[in-house]
Amino acid sequence: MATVVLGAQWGDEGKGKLVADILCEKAQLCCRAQGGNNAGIPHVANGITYDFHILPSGLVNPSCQNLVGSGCVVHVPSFFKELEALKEKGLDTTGRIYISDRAHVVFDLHQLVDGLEEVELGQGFIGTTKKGIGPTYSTKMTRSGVRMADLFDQKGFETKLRRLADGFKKRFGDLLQYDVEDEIARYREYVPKLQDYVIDQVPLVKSAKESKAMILVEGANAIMLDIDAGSYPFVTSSNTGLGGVLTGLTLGWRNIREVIGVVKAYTTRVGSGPFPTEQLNEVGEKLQSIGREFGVTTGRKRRCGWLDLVVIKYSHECNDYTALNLTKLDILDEFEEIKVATQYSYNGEPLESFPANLDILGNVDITYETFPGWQKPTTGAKAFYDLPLNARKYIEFIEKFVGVKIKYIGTGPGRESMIARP
Ligand code: 2SA
Ligand code: GDP
Ligand code: MG
Repeated sequence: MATVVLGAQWGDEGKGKLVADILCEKAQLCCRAQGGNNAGIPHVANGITYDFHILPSGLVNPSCQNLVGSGCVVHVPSFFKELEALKEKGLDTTGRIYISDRAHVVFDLHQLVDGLEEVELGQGFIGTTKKGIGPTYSTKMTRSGVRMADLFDQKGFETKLRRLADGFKKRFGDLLQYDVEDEIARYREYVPKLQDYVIDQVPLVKSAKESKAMILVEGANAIMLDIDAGSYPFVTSSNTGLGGVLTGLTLGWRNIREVIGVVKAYTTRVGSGPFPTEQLNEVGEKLQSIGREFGVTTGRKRRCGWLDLVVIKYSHECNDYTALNLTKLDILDEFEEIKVATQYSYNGEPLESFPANLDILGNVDITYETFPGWQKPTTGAKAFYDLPLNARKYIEFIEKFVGVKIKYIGTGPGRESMIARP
């Protein structure tokens, strides 16, 4: 049976910790279903920091197999680089990592186009990670992309890549500084090495299902960055919610037992786009510095603000969580006062849900509930009742408001700093 872990906000909720430290111990197969190396999932084990981008965090468990599923997009040089970095840190990944033959290839061409499209957008730029994610999903949708399986038909693949390059050359002219023959030559070296990794995911997932193995699905990015549900166009280009799990793996809905939404105790966002509870003031700066909110892939400072329960409720409507993991509660330890958004209104009228229209979203009035801080450390609490009373009240309010149990509470970066509630 599968447990699915999904980001419930704009990403970087701390999904990696739940996956790698807690759930992975019992998992036999850990899968990514969508996204590429735009994700940044750091993990600390035995004093060593590992940065996962395209690779599933399940690699930290030596007995766990790992799959980059068919809904993902893979930049092959970055895949090998990430594997090499893990190896250098002493993590043996041999025979434990596979890529679906249906996953699409992110070429350097796509990465260059990502940058050019951002320039084209002028002030309306998305703030992408420039990892080629959007252009690769675009060529997937226009049916001109190259899948991992296609790489093994050398002539066919070369023709497809040349055709793609021609198309982009027509669009961008000399702005596109790219030599298709150079990239093709590099792939002549990668392709033989890929033989060990590229598989048909169907038998692998099927055998895990049949042997009743614990399957873990690690969501990347988060629901508010979902191409359909998110704050479009300021989103990534995949389905980052439960929908993407069903289309990006051959898991089947019957095998999903748990869908855990990961919610940071406040909100962050990298890149452009609406962020109603953003605090462009001392509060935001304090959250950013205490929370060490920097992009793991790009190093960008993350925008910070109060927890937004309008977002979390909407997120729950999209993903139907069976439980929540509240993370980084400890970052709020020093705050005198903590706010939580509970309602948006527009022109004096309360809105029923998170609006699609960005003009409305940019002009909503927000109702906040204010809580007194606890001003005591939460790190080290072993059980819910070890937490300060005001922290418990904060947690219980969120739980009641969203209507989903907070099963895990993160109180520090360490493995031991996670309260699991029965
Ligand atoms: P893209 O590159 O096309 O997916 O960017 C589109 C939008 O999606 C956002 N995005 C992210 N937001 C949060 N975390 C992400 N991963 C990295 C991290 C980000 C980083 O873990 O910190 O290092 O900057 C991630 N990936 C994509 C992105 O900011 C755009 O708003
Ligand atoms: P992800 O992409 O969802 O994994 O999130 P990030 O990219 O922001 O990584 C999460 C970071 O927060 C990692 O460095 C974790 O070690 C750290 N972290 C996770 N949970 C907690 C927590 O409860 N408290 C603190 N202080 N740090 C945490
Ligand atoms: Mg991240």
